[in-house]
Amino acid sequence: MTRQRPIGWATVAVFLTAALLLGGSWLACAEAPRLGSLAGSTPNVDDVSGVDRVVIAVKDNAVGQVLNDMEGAAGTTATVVARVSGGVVVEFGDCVGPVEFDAAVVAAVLSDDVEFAERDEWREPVLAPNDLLYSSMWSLDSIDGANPAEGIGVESAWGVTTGSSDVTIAVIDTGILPHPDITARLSPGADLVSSPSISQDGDGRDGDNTDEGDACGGEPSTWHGLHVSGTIGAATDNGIGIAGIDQRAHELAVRALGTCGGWVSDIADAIRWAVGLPVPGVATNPAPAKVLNLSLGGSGSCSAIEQSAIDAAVGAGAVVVAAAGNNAVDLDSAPFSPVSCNNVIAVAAATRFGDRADYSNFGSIVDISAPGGLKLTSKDEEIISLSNAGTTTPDRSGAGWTYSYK
Ligand SMILES: [Ca+2]
Ligand SMILES: [Ca+2]
Ligand SMILES: [Ca+2]
Repeated sequence: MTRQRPIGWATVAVFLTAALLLGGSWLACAEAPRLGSLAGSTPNVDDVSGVDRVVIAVKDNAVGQVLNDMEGAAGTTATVVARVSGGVVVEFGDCVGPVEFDAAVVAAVLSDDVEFAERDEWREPVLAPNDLLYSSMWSLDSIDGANPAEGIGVESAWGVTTGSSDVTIAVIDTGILPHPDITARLSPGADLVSSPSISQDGDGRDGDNTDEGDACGGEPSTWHGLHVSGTIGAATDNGIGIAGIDQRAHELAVRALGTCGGWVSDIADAIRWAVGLPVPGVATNPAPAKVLNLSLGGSGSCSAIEQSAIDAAVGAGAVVVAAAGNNAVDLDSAPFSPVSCNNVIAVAAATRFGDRADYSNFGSIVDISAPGGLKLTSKDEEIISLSNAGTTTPDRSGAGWTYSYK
């Protein structure tokens, strides 16, 4: 077996989550609210966005005739509900189907007094969270607009979706520690580290995913699982700390790495466990994940046990995301796994300026890049996320709680 080490962050898991959630359905015509029916209520977005409206650039003295023409085409009344610059907004008295709607728009456009007529489209606000350290999170978005290459454009993505509580994202890593910016997001995880020689908790697999540390060779523990979990899903808009990319999904911390790293055999079972498949030594996961993040790896080709587990996870309906690794090598000639396995989305690291990070692996198997920072310069170039000194209570810091750059 090959030992696997955690890797500085690289996760696009949430974008995948977002993509899986797109394509929301329009209301059936009969369900769409009619004129005035929402007054005094507190509707949700589907209620208000389901109304068919036409915005028409029309001369004032032609409005009456245009409405008559539209009513004839739509087979129902057409009423001006708003006056806007250059024209009016019209709603229909009864539910109209797509054929009638289009016919009414055409009827309006046929008038010499109409410049254009079109569906009044729906838009939603792009959210800017209030988390204190958000302005330091260049990895999420261009902070001052001066460098559009930085960040993943998360505010635009949040305009499409902020995630879904129906989705669970598994972070297969060193485990997790308490932190007020994430604890509420977590589903119960598990500890798949089978070897007491690296588990640091005195035994093999168990249901307690506490990160017992991965200190190695005189280097302190990385608490990497907490860092990665925070990047994906730290509580957003809660007034403290950082913002996570996903604001709604559940997170599942699956411990597979201990002292200095972990075994592929444990990682493979962590993959299986995360998606709800039975594995020895721990109870089956009752909350299967749809996205698996593996910011870990080691040199060498994909092993059979890794590939088998990944294929099983994909077969169970999950998406598997793996870091390209930080050895600055061409993966086409120097494989690194699990990113070199089939059926994974391979993520390389980019700098704040959109370039390949000098430490990132590269090659034709890389599917996408994500912010990883440029570690040789300054903290301003690195990724800020959650940290904890390794105790059951996080240390306080000037910003409120402990956060770290990696
Ligand atoms: Ca244990
Ligand atoms: Ca444990
Ligand atoms: Ca926060």
